[in-house]
Amino acid sequence: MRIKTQDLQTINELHLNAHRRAFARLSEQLQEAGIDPQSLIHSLHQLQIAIPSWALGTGGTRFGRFPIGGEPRNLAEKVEDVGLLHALNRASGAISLHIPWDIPEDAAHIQALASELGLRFDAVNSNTFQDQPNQPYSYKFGSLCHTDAAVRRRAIEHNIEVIHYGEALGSKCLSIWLADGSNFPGQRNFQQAFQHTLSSLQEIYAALPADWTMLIEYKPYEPNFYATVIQDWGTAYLLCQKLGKQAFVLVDLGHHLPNTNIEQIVATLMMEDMLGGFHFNDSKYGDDDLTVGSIKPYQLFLIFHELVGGLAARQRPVNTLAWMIDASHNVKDPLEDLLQSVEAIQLAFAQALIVNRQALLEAQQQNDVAWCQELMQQAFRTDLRSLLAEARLQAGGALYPLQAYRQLQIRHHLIQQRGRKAVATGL
Ligand SMILES: [Mn+2]
Repeated sequence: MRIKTQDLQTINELHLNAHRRAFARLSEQLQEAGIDPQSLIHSLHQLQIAIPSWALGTGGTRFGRFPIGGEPRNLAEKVEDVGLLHALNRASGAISLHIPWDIPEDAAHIQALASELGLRFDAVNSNTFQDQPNQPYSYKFGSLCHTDAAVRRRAIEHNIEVIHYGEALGSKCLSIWLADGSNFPGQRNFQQAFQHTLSSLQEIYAALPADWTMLIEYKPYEPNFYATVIQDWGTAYLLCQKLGKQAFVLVDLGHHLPNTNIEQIVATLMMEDMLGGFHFNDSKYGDDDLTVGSIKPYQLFLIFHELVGGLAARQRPVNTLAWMIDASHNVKDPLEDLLQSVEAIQLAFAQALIVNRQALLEAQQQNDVAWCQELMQQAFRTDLRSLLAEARLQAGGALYPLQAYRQLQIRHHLIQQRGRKAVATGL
């Protein structure tokens, strides 16, 4: 299904006057603080969040899965769903594929469909954390780190195949997350596991086209509960350093132990120009896959504060990082969940843009602790939702995407079109 511009305009009309009043009040407030609302809108338009192909269906837990109906049955329908999101929020102009869940059988057709919907292909993701049907080898005891060279060989070849799929779609980035590790003390030799992983990654790196980047993701635990080969940002950083200039660290918010200071990790990686991408989600305990900003919105703002500062210091445009959502929740309509996630990311980004950095620098220099906090929270507590709505309006999207999604009865139409039992591939 496609959203008709006329339908969107009709829905926007209902809220237009109230929006204009709210935005006028906010604009005045921002201008008094010396901030140009239009330049914020320009920055918001630059920030496009890639939607992962595995988040378009209802996620499952190890206990069960409760599909919502109308889920995309193939890659073309997944691209169409991302197109629906982008039509509503004008901020989801990219899709991140997971191989082998979403192998493009007809790359030219998929690429044409995506560009018709204003989408590009962001990072492609390999999968060596589960066995595929009829696979003559097993990743049960690891992939790139495996003790058996033949298993490592297959995992390397799989990653190189993923690069080729990505090339056919115009992607420029390979993202690697490994489930490799051990469940019990003594099960694996740490140094051997690291060395195997490094040499496997070196072979994949050698197959990387010159204009591509490789992103190395880390995670402290799960599915292995004693040790993960790439357990933290330091290990990912070490691997990237050994690999070369095209390798960067990817930070997934859910891949940290509780209360880790993620914004500080981001600051250090930005300082070293080693941050390549982001996986957004939210969590209370671990890798919970919850909607971005639903649990810890202040942390998200603090992370964006470092990202915005780091990008500005290096004069890098916002679109030079791979911004992706990595979540797959199991009780909401996945499309509604994604609309909320993108909005939370944009909000944190906009809040970070209005921090009075000059005043903060001076307060930090003078060790004026109370004023430092005041400046941060002043930005965080400014309600910028009407700015986001205005940015969407100017880009031809919906003032309020979630409401528009419901008013247009999109899920109902998708169920009619694809059936109640259609279940997307993924976790
Ligand atoms: Mn991730």
